[in-house]
Formats: sequence, structure tokens, C-alpha cells
Amino acid sequence: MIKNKKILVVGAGGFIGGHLINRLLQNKNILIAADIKPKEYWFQDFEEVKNHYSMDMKDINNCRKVTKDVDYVFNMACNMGGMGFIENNKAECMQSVLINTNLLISCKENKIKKYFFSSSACAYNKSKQQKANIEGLKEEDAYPADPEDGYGWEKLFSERMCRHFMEDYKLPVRVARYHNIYGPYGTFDGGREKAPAALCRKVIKAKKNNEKKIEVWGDGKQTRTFLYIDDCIEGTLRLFESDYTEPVNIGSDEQVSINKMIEIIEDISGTNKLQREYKLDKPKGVRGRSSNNDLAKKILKWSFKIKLKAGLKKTYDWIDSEVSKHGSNLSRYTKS
Ligand code: GDC
Repeated sequence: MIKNKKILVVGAGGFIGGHLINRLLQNKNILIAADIKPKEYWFQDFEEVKNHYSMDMKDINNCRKVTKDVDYVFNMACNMGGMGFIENNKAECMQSVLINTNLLISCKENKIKKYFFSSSACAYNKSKQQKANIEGLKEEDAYPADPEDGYGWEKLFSERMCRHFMEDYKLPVRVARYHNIYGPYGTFDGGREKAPAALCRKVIKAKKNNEKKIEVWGDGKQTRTFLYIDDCIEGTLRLFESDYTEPVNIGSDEQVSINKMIEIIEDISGTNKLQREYKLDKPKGVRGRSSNNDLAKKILKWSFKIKLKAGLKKTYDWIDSEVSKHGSNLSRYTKS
């Protein structure tokens, strides 16, 4: 357990960053939180955080300022979203390379003790994800490099930069490849949402408006492994404290099709089966992607615990309450 450390979380106003801070506050750590968004748009905020900064880490002077006198840095910041966003905003996604680069340089200058980079399953070679029922991706499947265009290239390149900062400047780094993390306090509307939140929202709205159908991107046969946020935070902290310096998958073992996930969500909501309106021209991403978790099990003694149905229930209930509370005024949860 990380205790009594001074920790900077960049991307603190985002989904994973907010949950990470919540967990780290439990152990008498001193937290510094930074995000490009103004504070009123942060998904979660905690009074116990020592300093809040709303600033752009693409500017190295900001990175130099916030990394001063801290022990650890978690870089959870990037311009991202689900398939609807990353397929249509490749230049935006690639500019996150500046965040990681400037943070690494600043961490080196300020002699930070350890640096964490949040990479993604989008770093994996596309040719290994062309069938719906594929074997889980192992860490070595990122090479030869042919990642998701835009977002995935940024992640793969940034992973390598972390590696070289460690090799050349002895900056200790840890890198996680996250496999579609979901849960409460994340984006569920507005264009950046990923499939679990998007489909919960669609089922909730259909139920509230007494509609009989929902729109589904693709034919619904594409597969993924989705990981609940609490498991993600546990895996992240175990990786951070391990001695392992190469990228590690942080994902679940529960591969599902999108159609199956919709059935689970319908079951949670108690609605009758909704008609699926398959939109084949919408962003679909790879056909099948799942996480092989052998490495995490071996070196971190960690495996996911929260089954998809249980995690979706918590996510569904939270989105349902937000929609009931705020109606269509959801800017807090839709802003990038
Ligand atoms: O957006 P996503 O969760 O990202 O989509 C999963 C699948 O669900 C896609 O095939 C998509 O077409 C389908 N889908 C069906 N309906 C909908 O209403 C919908 N909304 C969305 N968003 N998708 C729908 C993600 C990246 C992330 C991240 C993770 C790492 O790719 O977008 O940024 O890095 O991967 O695993 P996904 O899983 O393709």
C-alpha cells in the first residue's frame, strides 16, 4: 500500500483519475490533482486534496510546476473517448503525446521517484483483432506495431518513451494497458462515451420514454473484455508497487459480445427486450479484443473480481440517477 507519499495525479478530473485519488486518499497520502478541465467539470472532487490545478499539461512549464517536490506521478491524462470519438479525432488524440513527453521531462528534472503511464488496449496490432472470437491479447502482441490509428499510435509511442526515460535516465516507470474500463462517474453521453455507458444510457432512455428500440453500432457481434473501475484501481496500484517495468494488461477474463452486454443491461433494467437497430456505418473499431491476463496473475497476483453483470448494475444505477437528477442538463458528465 502506498502510504504517506506526495502524489500528483494528472487527469484528476477524469473517470479513472477521480477514482484513483479517492483510493489514494485512504492511506494518508498527500494528493495534488491536475486536469485541463475547469474544476466544475471534474467527475469527482475531494476536499482532502491539497492542491487542485486546472491547467494544460501540453505546456511544459505547467508540468514543471506541478511535479515539483512530489514523490510519485500518475499520468491518467489524455484526450480520448470511445470509438465514436477516437475514430473521428485522430489529430486530437495524437497531441496527448505532448502531455506524456512534457511530464517525463519534468519528472526527470524534478527527480520524481516513480512514474505511471496509462496506456490502452488500442496499442495492440490490429491484424490480431479481426475475428470476433479471438484469444486474449498477450503483451507481446503489440508488436510488430500496427495499433489503432491515431489514439493507439500515441499510446504505443508514449509507452516506448517511458521505457527510454527509464533506460537512459533511470526514471522508474510502470505502464498499464487498460482494457475498456467502465463504472460510475464517467462519461455516458455527448460523444466520448464507451459502449458500456452508452448502452446503459440508451436502455435507460428507452425505458423512460417508453420506446421499443435502441440504436447499436455495428452488428453487435463484436467482442470485448470490460473491466470495472474498482478492479482497475486495484490492478493499477499493484502494478505501481511491483518491480515490473514493461507494459501489463489490466483487464478482465470475461469476453462478451456487444449483443450479450445489451441483454445483461436489459435484464438489469427490467425492460422487455428492445428491438436492435444495427447501424453498420457507425464507428466499430476492431472486431474482437480481449485481454490475456496471465502476466498480471503471475507478477501482480491479481485478477479481476467484479463480474460484468455486477459492474454494469452499479454503472446503470448511477447513470439512471444522474439522468433523473439532471434531465438533459448533463454538461458535467459530457464535457471532455
Ligand atoms: O466505444 P467502445 O467501448 O470502444 O466500443 C466497443 C464496441 O461497441 C465497438 O465495436 C462499438 O461500435 C460498439 N458499440 C455499439 N453501440 C454505442 O452506442 C455503441 N456507443 C459506443 N461507444 N460503442 C458502441 C476502446 C477505445 C478506448 C479505450 C479502450 C481500450 O475501444 O475507444 O478509448 O482505449 O478501447 O480497450 P472500443 O472497445 O472499441
